[in-house]
Amino acid sequence: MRRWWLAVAACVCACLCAAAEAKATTHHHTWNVTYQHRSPDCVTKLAVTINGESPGPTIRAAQGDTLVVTVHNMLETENTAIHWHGIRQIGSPWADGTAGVTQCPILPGETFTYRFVVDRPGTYMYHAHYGMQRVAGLDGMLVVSEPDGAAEPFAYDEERTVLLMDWWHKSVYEQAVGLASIPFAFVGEPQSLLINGRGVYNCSLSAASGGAGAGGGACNASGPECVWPTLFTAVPGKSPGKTSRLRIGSLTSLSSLSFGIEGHTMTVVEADGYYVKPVVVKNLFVYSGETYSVLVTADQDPSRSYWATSHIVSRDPTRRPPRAPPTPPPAGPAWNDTRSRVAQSNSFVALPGHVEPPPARPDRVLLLLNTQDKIDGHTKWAINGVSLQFPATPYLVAMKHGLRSEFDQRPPPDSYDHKNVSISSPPQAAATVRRAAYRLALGSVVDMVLQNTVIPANNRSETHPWHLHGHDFWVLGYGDGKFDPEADGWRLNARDPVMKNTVALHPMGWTAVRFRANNPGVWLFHCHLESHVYMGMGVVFEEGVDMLPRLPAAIMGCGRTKGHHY
Ligand SMILES: *[C@@H]1O[C@H](CO)[C@@H](O)[C@H](O)[C@H]1NC(C)=O
Ligand SMILES: *[C@@H]1O[C@H](CO)[C@@H](O)[C@H](O)[C@H]1NC(C)=O
Ligand SMILES: *[C@@H]1O[C@H](CO)[C@@H](O)[C@H](O)[C@H]1NC(C)=O
Ligand SMILES: *[C@@H]1O[C@H](CO)[C@@H](O)[C@H](O)[C@H]1NC(C)=O
Ligand SMILES: *[C@@H]1O[C@H](CO)[C@@H](O)[C@H](O)[C@H]1NC(C)=O
Ligand SMILES: *[C@@H]1O[C@H](CO)[C@@H](O)[C@H](O)[C@H]1NC(C)=O
Ligand SMILES: [Cu+2]
Repeated sequence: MRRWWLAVAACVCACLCAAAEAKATTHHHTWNVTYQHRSPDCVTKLAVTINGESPGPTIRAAQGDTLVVTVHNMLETENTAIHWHGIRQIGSPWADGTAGVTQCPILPGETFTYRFVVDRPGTYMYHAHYGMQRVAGLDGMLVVSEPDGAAEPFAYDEERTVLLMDWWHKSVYEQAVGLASIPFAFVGEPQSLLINGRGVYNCSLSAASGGAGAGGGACNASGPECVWPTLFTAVPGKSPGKTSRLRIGSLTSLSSLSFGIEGHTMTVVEADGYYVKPVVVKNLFVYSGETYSVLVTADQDPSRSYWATSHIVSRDPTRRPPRAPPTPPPAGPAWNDTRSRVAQSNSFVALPGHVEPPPARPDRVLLLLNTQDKIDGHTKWAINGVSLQFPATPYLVAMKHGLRSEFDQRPPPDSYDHKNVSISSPPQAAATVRRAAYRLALGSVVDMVLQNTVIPANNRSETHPWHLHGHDFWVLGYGDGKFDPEADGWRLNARDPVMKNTVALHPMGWTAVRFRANNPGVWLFHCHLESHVYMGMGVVFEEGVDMLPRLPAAIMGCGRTKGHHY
């Protein structure tokens, strides 16, 4: 089995934590988005970069600050749009960066400026939200510190960001075209897992496949980028006992991961921007779209270094080629040990006094069943029989301006036949591709119960990390098998649930969340696996769109918004 490592040792540096600014500041960033040849795992490939970097720079700001990011699309032949993952965009729904939902894509040669307030402290991310472009490396982290004078409920000596990704040698185009083809062609498991944009592919395997690195360019084992990166280093003997805060985020396209540091435990203190009651773990399960802060204390022999590892869980990795470790690596958990992953999901509860408790009951309940269906010969994902489509005219503009021909006036169903449905042989007949959106009453409390099923083609059930734009939700609970509103409703945790923006739907299980639809705009809720959302695994919510002021002209220029004067 292949493994990926990164040398880690105890930390030395004195505290680098940025002192929070005394008052709200505006931070300006100017980004050139370009394709460049990169070898993040020793194999040369075209990556989408920000000012030459993939991942892009870590943005830092304090709560209440304004970010102004000017994006020059210099991709020549490709659109782009950048989503600020975990930022709710209160009062700025047009800056959410979701092509087809909140804006027209930024055309080659054009410039778009995102301006928004970071209203909550926490660990966030950004990434491309156009087609499957995120797969090509356009992403990075966004760290929002507490405002000046506000203490955090834990202490540490220094902090680091740890961005987890998976990486293919085939281009994003080959992947996307395969998914949309008849018959469906799947690119397979990733060739590498990256930590902070680095991994090491075994060039002998590349030579065995004709020197092409399983679909990529040359593999150069002596190239300057082909070394194990160091997460952080120690001067031996100088810094025992120091505690580091690792701000970990996953922007994998397909993989669910287990992250660990050899010989050390990690104390989880934050998830998706909210403090949790500290939980000590050996392996942290991280799903695409999630962030965590963990505290790690250098309490082991300071004269040696330790491996930081990420392993794939939830999907069977045995089809990937073997790689022998240079030293015995710590073993990851069994890929199919769903039980311990559900247990860890359940172990996170809110840190008392730091998370507002949820409203006692919902105004509306959406039961959302995912199925993988064949629609006109194409393999698609559908929610309650509706497969999401990203239209040429962004939903936000279509709905605000009443362009009724641009979306289906019938909203998707609120539920499915939950009494009768079999999740081990889900219904296959009626799914359709529709441009439809749920219309939510502004200020209403909405429960969503996500229901997993098996994929008929392979009789497997996958993990789907679901991400909500524009809001955070309370995670009311996880369950096995089929959700039964009567039997399971009372088991939900409305007392001290965590708030998050991304939550795992475990194989053959269900996940229940609650949120307040109090952010006027149009928002995507979707599986954060890039191939799944591309195949339609998402829904769109509209709330209070009439309350919004005139939409900025900069988000228009495509579909029916072209040439219109508003
Ligand atoms: C972005 O591109 C412009 C035009 O080529 C160039 O003048 C500028 O220096 C670039 N900025 C960065 C940060 O690379
Ligand atoms: C591999 O990288 C080394 C170091 O940068 C360089 O000298 C060598 O020419 C490269 N080999 C190939 C085949 O590009
Ligand atoms: C790389 O792959 C080759 C061919 O399968 C194998 O013999 C070798 O042990 C691998 N090297 C490492 C460091 O994993
Ligand atoms: C997990 O997969 C392994 C093979 O990879 C199999 O032997 C084992 O029975 C599976 N365990 C569970 C709980 O399904
Ligand atoms: C439940 O499923 C059975 C068998 O698939 C079917 O005959 C019956 O009509 C279904 N009931 C409802 C309410 O859909
Ligand atoms: C699907 O897998 C389940 C166990 O997960 C098994 O009971 C069932 O027989 C399988 N069905 C098919 C069609 O292989
Ligand atoms: Cu999914």
